[in-house]
Amino acid sequence: MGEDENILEELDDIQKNGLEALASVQDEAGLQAWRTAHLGRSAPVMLAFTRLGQISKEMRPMVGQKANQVKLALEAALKTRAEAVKTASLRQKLDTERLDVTLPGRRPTMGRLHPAAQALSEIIHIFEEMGFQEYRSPEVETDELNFELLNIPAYHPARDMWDTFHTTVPGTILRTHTSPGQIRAMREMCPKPIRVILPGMVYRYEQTNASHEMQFNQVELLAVGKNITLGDLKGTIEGFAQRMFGEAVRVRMRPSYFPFTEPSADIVMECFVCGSKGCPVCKYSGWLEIAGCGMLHPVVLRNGGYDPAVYSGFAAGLGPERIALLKYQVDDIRNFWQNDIRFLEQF
Ligand code: FA5
Repeated sequence: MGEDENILEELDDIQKNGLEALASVQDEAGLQAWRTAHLGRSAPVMLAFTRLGQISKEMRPMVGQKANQVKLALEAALKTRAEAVKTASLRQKLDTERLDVTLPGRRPTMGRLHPAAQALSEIIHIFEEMGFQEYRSPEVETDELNFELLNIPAYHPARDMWDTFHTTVPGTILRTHTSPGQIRAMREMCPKPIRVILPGMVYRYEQTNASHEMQFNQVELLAVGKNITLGDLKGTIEGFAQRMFGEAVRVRMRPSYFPFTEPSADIVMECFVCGSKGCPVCKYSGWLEIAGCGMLHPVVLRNGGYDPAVYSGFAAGLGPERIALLKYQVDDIRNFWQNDIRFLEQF
């Protein structure tokens, strides 16, 4: 009987010790350890249940009830403590990891258009205001359109004017100029009058220097109709140059040769890079060539579907990077495609 009464006292101690130990638990790991020690399979209160069989029949219900009360009391205390620990750790997190809403935000870096693209869109915009419509033509072109139909047969020495990148497909090349677009536009629009610009990238297998790159943009200009004269070409080019560079700009047309125009000319502008004093960009001449141009050759008109006895027209091929050199006073055309961020960020 004495031992049976002892177990009741023992259960009181188990509860007291458990609650005391729980009071000092501060975190999740401590709660886990306490649960194992005081409510786990080998915890004193659990062992008390296994001892019930050895207790006298009279005392057994009382001891059983007591052990149950102790277990429930410990479980309830654990629940309360777990909530307190959770609240405390949340409060601590809020205190230490508080958001400072007054901190300035991180500015996203703003992208911008490449200087060649800026020049290109300004040129396109000017010609669109003058009534030219934008027309696109492919960069991978046939030999026939890039040369043959532009009055440059395979045997003709004029082919040497354009050092060409060939592809593995016979008769297929990277276009050396935007002029093949003349034939495409004419064939599509014949017999209507035409006023189009054809902007885009061209490729040449040539030695680079301050004014020559291997890939660069061109803007082809094409006008076809009745009674179009050299005066219209000159007026269009001068009008463009004045809008691009201001009223006082000096532009010259210098006689030249292209197999697809007759007569032909180069358009040269005073060199703004050196103030016409002479520099590597203008090859020390004070003038920089920005375009080739001329009146459409009868063979080309015919290849486009137009009767040269009835129709005439002009064409020009402008170099936007050359124009950008002058506009932004850049001293080497190779800067445009070298991808040096220090250069590009200046625009
Ligand atoms: C042509 O490409 C002719 N298709 C232009 C033309 C069109 C003439 C229509 C008549 C009628 P050219 O090779 O000169 O011509 O080039 C025209 C322009 O492109 C030049 O004036 C220049 O501004 C630019 N250009 C030529 N070669 C380069 C290069 N390597 N790097 C940068 N720009 C260039």
